[in-house]
Amino acid sequence: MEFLDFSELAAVGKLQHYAQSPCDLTEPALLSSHRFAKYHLSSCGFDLLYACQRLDDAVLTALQELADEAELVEKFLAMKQGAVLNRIEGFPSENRQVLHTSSRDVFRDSPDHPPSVQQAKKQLARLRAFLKDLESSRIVNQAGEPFTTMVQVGIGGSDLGPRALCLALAAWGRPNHRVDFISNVDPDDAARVLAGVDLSRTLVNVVSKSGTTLETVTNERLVRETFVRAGLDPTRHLVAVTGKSSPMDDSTRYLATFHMYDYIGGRYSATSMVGMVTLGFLLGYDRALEVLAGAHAMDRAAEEKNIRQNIPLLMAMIGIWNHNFLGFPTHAVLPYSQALVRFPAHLQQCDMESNGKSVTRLGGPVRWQTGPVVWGEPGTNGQHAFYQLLHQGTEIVPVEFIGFRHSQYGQDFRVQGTTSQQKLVANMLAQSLALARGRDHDNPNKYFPGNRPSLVLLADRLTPSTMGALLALYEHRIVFQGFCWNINSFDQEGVQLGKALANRFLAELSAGDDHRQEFAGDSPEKFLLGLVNSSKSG
Ligand code: G6Q
Repeated sequence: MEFLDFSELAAVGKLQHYAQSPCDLTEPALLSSHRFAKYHLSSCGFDLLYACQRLDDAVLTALQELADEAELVEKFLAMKQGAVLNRIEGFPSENRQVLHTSSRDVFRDSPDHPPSVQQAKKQLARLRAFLKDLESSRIVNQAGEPFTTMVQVGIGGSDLGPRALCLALAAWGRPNHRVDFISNVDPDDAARVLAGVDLSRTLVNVVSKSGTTLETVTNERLVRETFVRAGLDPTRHLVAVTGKSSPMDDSTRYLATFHMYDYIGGRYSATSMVGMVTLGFLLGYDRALEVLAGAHAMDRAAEEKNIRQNIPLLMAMIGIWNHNFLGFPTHAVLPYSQALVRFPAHLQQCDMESNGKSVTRLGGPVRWQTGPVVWGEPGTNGQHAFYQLLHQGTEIVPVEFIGFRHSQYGQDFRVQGTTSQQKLVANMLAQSLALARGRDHDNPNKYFPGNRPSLVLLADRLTPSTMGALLALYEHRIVFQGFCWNINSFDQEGVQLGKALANRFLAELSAGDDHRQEFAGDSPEKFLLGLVNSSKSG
């Protein structure tokens, strides 16, 4: 396996040349049904429609060459097989395998599974037994009643993916089982959630791979105190998911403990116990397993080398075309599904923490753009908010639309001859075409320039299996791009500096008045702390 710099890849020159005159989507008759049929791919229950991208066959061929030259699929396969890809050559780094795909490679029976798959299976068996004990009332509260609520306490990767999944699949939740989340160290976050639950029938699932994260440790303490004040024994209500041997890995303090492993990064951990415990509580074990089955199917589909037959790879390459060659600095993910309300937030972390990097795998400076800004909100709400800029603003934002033919609950309503689901999907397709085609007009204020690229991901219904596939699709899209830019998509050194400075603030705040000494008299820190302290008495 070779790790070549992006700028050294021969296809880059070709793509730069094509980018000087990319295909014009406003050209009359360009957006024909023939083009839509041609730039269309089906896999794992999804249709990907990419006719509204500013590309043609020549660009696609060059993108294929780029993917081949950078050995993207080879690197993906090496990742799945346990290569140590979370590293920077020649410098201290995490130096770990990257094996989130193991957490769903659990559907084959084989005596020679790698340790990561054996561990995933073992954790799933523990989860199954735990959920069974809850169901059969072998585990009950102090009054002998079953638990009805699970609150997950965690932050970053220990919150965003699991929360996005639970919200997406709430329609498939079991009766009398609800879940909620506390992530922020803002005490109002915990206060709001805890005020809305019956504590006596609530399990709190504390999730922290490191077992040391300030926000989570603080919120766990707060939750324990709340149980004690209510006359309840926290060890009968708290469950933990943590790294083996972390400071939280102490079974005497919890009703049950589950493990996750250092070869799964936080933002890639939604299909490990980090996401599966709360999801299993909400959906039941078998339904939760369908999420893993969907993700596993996408893991297999992503091994295909032909970009026109591999959705995550093609989306990665289209993203690179838009970002590195056409120069668009952001991209929006706009799901036409309210259930996916937090999915863009999960992708923001997964993408920007993975690919927001400025050094190569060899520790040198990158001389090309790496990860774009990622943002998004569900449509149609967004249409009434920021779509003005998408259509007529000076910034061009490539869009990824996600939609479904059928609703989750099937409780649709017909008004003016169409159902709400039809209205939703029609709006999504119309937006994609409107962005591409634009509209001529004598009045400059009503003129739409068009030529704004988008793609559509369409599936039948947002089920557990579809959600698993969608999650894995985006994980692989991100990983393929990171390989292509020759960066390490699996560490996150960029989050350390702010944390370290916050700890210095906290050390100063916790020291008595006579012991404050950390910051010099003319430092901004001293001024800012003074301001915070003065407002205390105000
Ligand atoms: C994700 C990051 C980060 C992490 C949180 C929580 O890839 O590593 O978002 O998930 O900082 O960490 P813990 O799970 O260790 O509490």
